[in-house]
Amino acid sequence: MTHPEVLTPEVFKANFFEQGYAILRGFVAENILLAMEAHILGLCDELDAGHSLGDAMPVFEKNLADKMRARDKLSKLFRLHRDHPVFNQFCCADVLKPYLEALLGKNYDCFLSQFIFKYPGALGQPWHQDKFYFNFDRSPQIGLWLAVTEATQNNGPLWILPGSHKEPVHEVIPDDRKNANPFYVEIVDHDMSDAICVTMAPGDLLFFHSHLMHKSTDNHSDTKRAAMVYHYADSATVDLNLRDRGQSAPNMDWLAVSRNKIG
Ligand SMILES: O=C(O)CCC(=O)C(=O)O
Repeated sequence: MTHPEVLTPEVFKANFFEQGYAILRGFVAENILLAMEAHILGLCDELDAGHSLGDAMPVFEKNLADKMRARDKLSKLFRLHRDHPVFNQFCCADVLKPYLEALLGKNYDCFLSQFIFKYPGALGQPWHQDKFYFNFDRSPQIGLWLAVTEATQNNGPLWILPGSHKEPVHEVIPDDRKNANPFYVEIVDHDMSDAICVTMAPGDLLFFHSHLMHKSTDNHSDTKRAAMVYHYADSATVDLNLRDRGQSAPNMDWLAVSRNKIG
């Protein structure tokens, strides 16, 4: 990884809790981004060859269902942070520690990872708070959204509503657009007029609070947008699905990343 822009963990933390997000610009070197994308394309080819991806869990873009190759229709690929070295190394990288510790303390886990391709014509994800999907006993969890390609105004960038992390989790309605991913939902009871578009260069890293309202728009460009997303939680978090039903949500995988003592 390259040196991040100068933002001390203290300033970073203050920004984060004031606005619900903070961005480290130019944080990840190109060779890592290329290795991540190449690994995903390789996994897609494994799928086409009829091989198992182990724990990794693909979701395909419904409006690209007519494409033959997995690499041409992949939307999201979950559960990458344990078994896939390029993603595990990033997940556990020392250079992330000062920032994650500032937000979560010294003991934290990664419980979710996904690589997202957004091909030309792919739909965005409507306004939501990630905590809606996280059936846990506490907040916040911290999302890291790494721009693998650039995210521009018209290729389906994230939009966020600064300050909305101070809101409780809002009611949602299902996303009933034709070809929307099945788990998409939408917040419709909040004013989003102060939202901002987060344009990013490859290697920029956005940290965001699990109550922050955000969405992504459709890809109106002729090139794909790609991102790698991780979610972290305090290691004392109780996953209520795990407690009550014996298993986490199928796309989750709790991995201990940082502990202040051995054992
Ligand atoms: O990258 C995207 O298109 C949407 C990502 C998102 O909203 C999320 O990970 O919660």
